[in-house]
Amino acid sequence: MKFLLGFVLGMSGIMVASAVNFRIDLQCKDATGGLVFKGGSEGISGGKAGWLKDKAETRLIVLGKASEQWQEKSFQFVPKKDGEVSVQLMADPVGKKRPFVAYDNIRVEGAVLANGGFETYQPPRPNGWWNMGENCRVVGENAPEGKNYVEVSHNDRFFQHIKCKAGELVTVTFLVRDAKRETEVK
Ligand SMILES: [Ca+2]
Repeated sequence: MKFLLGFVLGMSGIMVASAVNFRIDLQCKDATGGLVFKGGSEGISGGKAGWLKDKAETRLIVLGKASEQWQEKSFQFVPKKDGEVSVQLMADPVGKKRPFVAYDNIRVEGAVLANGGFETYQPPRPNGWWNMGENCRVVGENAPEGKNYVEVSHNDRFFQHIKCKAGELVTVTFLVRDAKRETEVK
């Protein structure tokens, strides 16, 4: 019985740990570029893309919790070189599950981002944004800002390229919440 109780408590611990994380990847177009994380709201982390090996610094992975309510979060980074950086709105995968998170009102200081509120939209994507995958979507009601917001996951993303300058701090501020839906990969 003691073993069983320990197992049940262990399972509940795992469930708490698997709360949905938003994820924003920033990828330098220039393979010799680099991005340095400069901190963010409470609980937000920024890490290099280890799988890119000697180009790990060209991709910054920003992670944090997405709660059931809309919350404003922000983070900052500094590019080492002038160049384009893609801003990829995603959610972090959990095993085979691909949870979705919702974003709205993306604001960027230190670079120019278009249509961060997703208010202009020509299906299948908001103006100024590109999509990867077919299950990311624009939702046209109950947005926290304006009329539209977006839902994305690891495999279904919206992304946009911004022009960054070497040494110039870029601040990204946004609204995010758990979208409470998911897909599963085989
Ligand atoms: Ca909006």
